[in-house]
Amino acid sequence: MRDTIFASGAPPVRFQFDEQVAGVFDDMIRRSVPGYEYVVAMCGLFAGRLAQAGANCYDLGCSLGTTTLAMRSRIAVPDCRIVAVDNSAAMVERCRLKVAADANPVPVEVVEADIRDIDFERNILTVSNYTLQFLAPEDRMPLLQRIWDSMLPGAALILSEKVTFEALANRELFREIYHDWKAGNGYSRLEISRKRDALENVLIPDTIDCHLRRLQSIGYRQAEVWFQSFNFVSIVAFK
Ligand code: GEK
Repeated sequence: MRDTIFASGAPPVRFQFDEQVAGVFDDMIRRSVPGYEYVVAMCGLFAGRLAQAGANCYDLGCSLGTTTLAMRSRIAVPDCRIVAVDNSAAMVERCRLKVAADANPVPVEVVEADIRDIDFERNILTVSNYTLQFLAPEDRMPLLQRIWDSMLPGAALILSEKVTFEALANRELFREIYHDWKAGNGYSRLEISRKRDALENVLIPDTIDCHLRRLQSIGYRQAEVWFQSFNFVSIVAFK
């Protein structure tokens, strides 16, 4: 289904992960997040390397389960479980169908919950692809601390986010190039600006420096940006 949510009529004033968004989400995220498919595929490779028998991998803000299925396709050890979490009922319902339709035997539990409320245990890999950005800024550090507390030695966190920049010139240039990229993907300038307005105060980006310093202050090691396309990055950090 093609995403035309912001194309005509009275578009949503405040962006929400509701039935309408879940119905077009595959198309929306591929045309809205540069490098999405690459980052998801690489999360599969991280999972393949890090998975351990008896451990858990987490997919925070799993949406339709695309990252979960990429991780699942690469896990080759027995008894390594993926816990996929999202607080949108519309996403979770579709995610469960996709997971059930995938024949891979790696166990996956799809949980409808707020990622701030779940218990992490025997955590070998946490992937948060474009989700932390939707939490209130003051809730980000406590969640990352709880993830850290649950991580097994050698465990990793992959944190993919939209980011902002201290330097105004870069912030504006990168945003404009990002909007040009979206226009090239078939979104009109009106759709792009309406969606931007709807995401105001819903998606609150941090700078790369803020992410790295927060992770380091908790104790995460070797925090590195391993992917970047203008204002979209993915960071990996280890225990
Ligand atoms: C993918 N990772 O395709 N608790 C649980 N879920 C949440 C919360 C929360 N507090 N806040 C937001 N979400 C996915 C893409 S989309 C990114 C992630 C985007 C969920 C929300 O319901 C949505 O499904 C997801 O986080 C963010 O690899 O749309 O830009």
